[in-house]
Amino acid sequence: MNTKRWLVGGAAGVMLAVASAPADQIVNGGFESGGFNGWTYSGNPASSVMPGVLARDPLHGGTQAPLDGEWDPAEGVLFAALWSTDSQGGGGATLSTQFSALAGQALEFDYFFDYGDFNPYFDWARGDLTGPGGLTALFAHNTSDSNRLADDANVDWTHIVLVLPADGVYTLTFATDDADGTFESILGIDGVFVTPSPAGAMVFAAGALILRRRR
Ligand SMILES: [Ca+2]
Ligand SMILES: [Ca+2]
Ligand SMILES: [Ca+2]
Repeated sequence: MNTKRWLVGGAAGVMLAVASAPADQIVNGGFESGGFNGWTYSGNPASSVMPGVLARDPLHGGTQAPLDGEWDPAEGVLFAALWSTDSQGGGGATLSTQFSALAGQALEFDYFFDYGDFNPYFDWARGDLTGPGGLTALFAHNTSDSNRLADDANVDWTHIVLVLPADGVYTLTFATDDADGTFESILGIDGVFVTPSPAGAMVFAAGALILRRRR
């Protein structure tokens, strides 16, 4: 497994005390229940919790992740597949949950984005966290000129770790939408957990420590 990591963001490096490990604070974060319980879902009825789905690579499948042509779970046996298409029943998809956490704990999850559209159409996907410190963008694709994907491109399962900056209530939202009314895209989500701060991780005063790992 490739374990490349990137450090994104962060202000002055101030070490904070790491909170003690809590019980799991996100209900059904791995979607192993087989449904969206613990989450609020709205949008396309094609979205579901599933064991796998064929990649949307009608033209460019050979060189894009997943190399076997099917998205499999990043954690356990099921993951959330959020669909963005009119051809499957209409519109985009939004999945959100709320949780409480302590400063120094980490939000972790995996996502993929299978862009099934092409330029200049731009089905988009994003993950955002709002909390005591405001809004943190966790990932974004096709939301601006700086994060445009190539036609039909796939962003492989990517692991995100965000060390939370403050005690409080957080709202985590994943969303995707369809730009053109056809050529569906899929946003995959799995393994959403609040964990003790990563061993040895330096907690930044601004709370903007994000580690990413391509699987
Ligand atoms: Ca899972
Ligand atoms: Ca694709
Ligand atoms: Ca589309």
